Amino acid sequence: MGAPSSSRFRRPKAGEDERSPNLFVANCGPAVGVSYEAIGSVFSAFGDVKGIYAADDSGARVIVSYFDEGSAQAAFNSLHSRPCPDLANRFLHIRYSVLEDSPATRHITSSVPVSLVASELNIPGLFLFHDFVSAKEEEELLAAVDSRPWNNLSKRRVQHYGYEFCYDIRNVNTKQCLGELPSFVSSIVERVSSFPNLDDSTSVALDQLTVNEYPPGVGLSPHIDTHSAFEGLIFSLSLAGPCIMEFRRYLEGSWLPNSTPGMNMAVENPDDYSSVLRRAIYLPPRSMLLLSGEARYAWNHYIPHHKIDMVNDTVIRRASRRVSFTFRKVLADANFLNIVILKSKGGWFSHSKLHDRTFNDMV
Ligand SMILES: O=C(O)CCC(=O)C(=O)O
Repeated sequence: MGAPSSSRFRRPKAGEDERSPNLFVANCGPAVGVSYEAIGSVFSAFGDVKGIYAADDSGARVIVSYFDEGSAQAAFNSLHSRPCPDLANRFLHIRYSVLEDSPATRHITSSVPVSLVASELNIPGLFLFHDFVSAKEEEELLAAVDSRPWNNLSKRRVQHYGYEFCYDIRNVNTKQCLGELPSFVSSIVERVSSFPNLDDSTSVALDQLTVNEYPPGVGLSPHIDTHSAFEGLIFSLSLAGPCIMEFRRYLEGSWLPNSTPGMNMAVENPDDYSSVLRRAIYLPPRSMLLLSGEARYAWNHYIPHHKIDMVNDTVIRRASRRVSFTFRKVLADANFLNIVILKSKGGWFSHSKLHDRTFNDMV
């Protein structure tokens, strides 16, 4: 199992969504007296480390790669731009780093069979509701956001309501509320809150909305929504055009540190998908996706950067745009408590009585 070449990692471009499980750490490495073992020990306090790679041949810059973005964010927030007592008090300079999609990755991505219903994916906590809104409601929702200002990221446009999501720190500023969610989504929020069998009604007091507009060929890097920013349920409404969404789960124990002193701890090659479970689902316009429990916390979700998706034997061209409305509940204080509780109960909760169906069957 080889390490990815350092040239595969790059700095996020200006305005690009920075969310990434990879950190570039400067002033850190064997050339400045810091072993990979010591780096592994410090960074694994924030989550499972997938590998540590030399960022270049200086010996003083490394890439620390986690399985999830939340861990990278926690490490960034605690260690960036301050002396690290466990690494000889060296000042660490950290930024996010993006792993480029390779042709091999793209090939593998296209080979995942795509399901039309969530129940086939066997991911607890994942639900898809077809026809959640009518064509008329879809038109009205699109008109509402199109009459408001968009913020341009490098490849897509976004709007935030309730709280601004800051892509650089991968978190919301809970002290700065932008106001209530706009009235044009009231009926959607109400409908979501009336889902049968949601265990905890407080979890659906949704107060943050991100609207994403994707042109054809633009997707979203694999990520798990920041644990410390949002509570357990995430709802995402697809409008205007379809896409496929892929889910990836890294198998436990696939990271085995190399204990040889002075050796690189990198043991996982991101192009080696043998340690990753992968599933994909087709999201048609007007459908609502619900991520909860294991689907929300243990699986990365990812929208491939494709203009054309293969849905089994059918070629589906991305529309001139896809607009998604993602609803979340912001946590008042950054913490990981809810995840610990879910895990300590002996597994991930799931809303087992929910199934794939049209929303009108449910109310
Ligand atoms: O576009 C979507 O459906 C998903 C959006 C998403 O995952 C996000 O904004 O974090």
